[in-house]
Amino acid sequence: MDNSKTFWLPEKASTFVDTVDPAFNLYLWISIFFFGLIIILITVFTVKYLRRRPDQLATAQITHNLTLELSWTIIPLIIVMGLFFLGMKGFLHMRVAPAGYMQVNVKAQKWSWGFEYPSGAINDTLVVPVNTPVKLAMTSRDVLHSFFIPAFRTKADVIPNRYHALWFQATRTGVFPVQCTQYCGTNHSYMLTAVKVMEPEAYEEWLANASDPGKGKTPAQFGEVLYQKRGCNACHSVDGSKAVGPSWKGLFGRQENTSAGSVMVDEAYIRESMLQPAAKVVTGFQPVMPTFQGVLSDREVVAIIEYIKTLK
Ligand code: HEC
Ligand SMILES: [Cu+2]
Repeated sequence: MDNSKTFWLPEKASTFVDTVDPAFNLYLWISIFFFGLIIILITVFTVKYLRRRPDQLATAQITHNLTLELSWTIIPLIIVMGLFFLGMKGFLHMRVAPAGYMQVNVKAQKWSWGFEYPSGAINDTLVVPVNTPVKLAMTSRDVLHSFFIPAFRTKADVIPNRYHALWFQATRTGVFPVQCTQYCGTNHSYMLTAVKVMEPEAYEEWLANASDPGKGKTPAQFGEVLYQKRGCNACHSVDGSKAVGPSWKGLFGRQENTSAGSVMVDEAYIRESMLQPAAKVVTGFQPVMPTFQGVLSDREVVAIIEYIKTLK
């Protein structure tokens, strides 16, 4: 099978391609056919029935034409019923995950994606084995987002306070882009990640390592991993550049102006900033940081603090 993208559709990498692409192409060509037909008829009739002389009479009034009326009712009915069954076949396939799927929990927040595996692994890209049904249980920590994998031809809204499922089965290995397709605020267009599809052995190996991200690392090194995996990098730089949030460079030990007055940045302040970001809002920034209460474990909080201390 040719998996490359076409003029109309992106590259192909899941079992949904078999139902979505033919339906899309059929709709497309039916639309192009009728568009052409209508334009041609408009042109032909305009020329043919043009009033050429002032004394030219209108044709006799035609009240109805049974053959014509039946055909413009029955032919479209057959076409739309055909499209309906074609669409329904694909839709049902997409709604129900086959037995034996593997589950990954997805947490969306402004403006990053987090993936959590039953083994405890967390990651900022979705890693899955090839030819295996994967079900995503998705929820949002703030506003409505939408999880879209163009190469898999699937997408679903990600809604706060409830779980929305989506499943797929990747048909080949590779890295495929994921986008948020619900406008969710300023950095919506940067809310990108990827699905990385691996051979099962490579996936098992990845999972074993990812399940214990702190293994063999000092707290500061673990903190650096978390900075990325927990999505802090979406809003905080470590090189001094200003982003949605203040940079972490030189943060530890400095005097910070906040909504609760001037404070000295120590362990307690950083911890509070993660768990209750609204308690002291840094002057010059919007209070948009989500709380990480219940997300970061104590060990992770300590690791991030140790990492921030190293950013002089
Ligand atoms: C949506 C963007 C966003 C994300 C994601 C985010 N933050 Fe923030 N953060 C902010 C903003 C904005 C501020 C400044 C306003 C405030 O204090 O609430 C801030 C402030 C902070 C501060 C205080 C900084 C200072 O200069 O005093 C710390 C510490 C912090 N964040 C840690 C984190 C950690 C750790 C993570 C990841 C686990 C994280 N943030 C994720 C937006 C974000
Ligand atoms: Cu979004």
